[in-house]
Amino acid sequence: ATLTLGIAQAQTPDLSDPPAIEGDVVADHGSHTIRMGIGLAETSPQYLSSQYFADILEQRTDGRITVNIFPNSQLGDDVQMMEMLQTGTLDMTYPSTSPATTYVPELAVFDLPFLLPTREAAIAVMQSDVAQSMLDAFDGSGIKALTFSENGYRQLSNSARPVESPEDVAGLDVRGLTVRTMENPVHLSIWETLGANPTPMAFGELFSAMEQGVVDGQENPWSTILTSNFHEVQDYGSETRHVYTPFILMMSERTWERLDPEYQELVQEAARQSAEYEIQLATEYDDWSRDQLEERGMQITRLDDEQIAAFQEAVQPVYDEWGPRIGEDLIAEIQAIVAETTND
Ligand code: TK8
Repeated sequence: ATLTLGIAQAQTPDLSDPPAIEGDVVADHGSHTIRMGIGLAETSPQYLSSQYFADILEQRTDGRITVNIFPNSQLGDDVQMMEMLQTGTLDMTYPSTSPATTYVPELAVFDLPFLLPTREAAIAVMQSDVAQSMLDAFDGSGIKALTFSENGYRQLSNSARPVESPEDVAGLDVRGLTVRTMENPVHLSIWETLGANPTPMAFGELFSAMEQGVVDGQENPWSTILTSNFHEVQDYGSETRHVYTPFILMMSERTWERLDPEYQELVQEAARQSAEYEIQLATEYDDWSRDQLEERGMQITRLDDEQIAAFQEAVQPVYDEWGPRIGEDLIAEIQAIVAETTND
């Protein structure tokens, strides 16, 4: 037997309990078992809020709707699971917006670096009419997009060296970092612009790619870095906050169409409630996860405003390249929502 020494480490921060489930049991419209595949681990806000989504449906249908959640990309990655929704071989999934831009190109606005400076601004954007129209734009694709929630501010981690400037990413006398990106061209452009060697890859393959040295690093919110145990293979973290990516909770249109309208309404309501809870959990996780990673031996570099500005300036070409393609009007609309939150 292995003798474990040291202090037991908490698996999660002090998390808010899910809000009490309110509302009557709806009429009997038959029984449904829903399979949901997600990318992240059982300790993640994504999983915990999905569990809450399942609880709401189960309670309000007196157990007629059950949702079974399959975590850790065990059913596939974001791209594959969206395709499974289209063919009807999977009922639900919870991808990042970035790989979903193949369905709704406007979602790429979320991939623009340093667009959403605060969580408050990000939430206002996700709750806006323009964001709702992006969800509606999935209609007819085989995917019913139910709600946005938070993946979060993305931070760089790597196994090669501390990073506090774009020059550290590019490497002056050494080679640029090999950074895994999501399967999304704007992210590719960000890391190319910074002088890295970006490699798009499915999230489920990332841990072993880092373990085997296929890539030096990756970028994800602190909570994902922690709950996916990336600190076991990544010595350095930098608080870059370069992109805020949402998640989208989605259902196969085939599954959606099999549900009675009253069940559909309930699913939509449960999705919104669980998204609100997810954002709360993600918020509670964020700084706590960074501190936990530090305690577990990751060397974390905090960047001051000037250092962040250096990154922001370095990625300006990404706006020049992608602004016209994503749509300057759309970007301006998002920036106006952001400005409203910072003014009051
Ligand atoms: C989880 C993914 C993931 C995302 C990524 O399925 O791929 O880096 O941030 O967390 O959506």
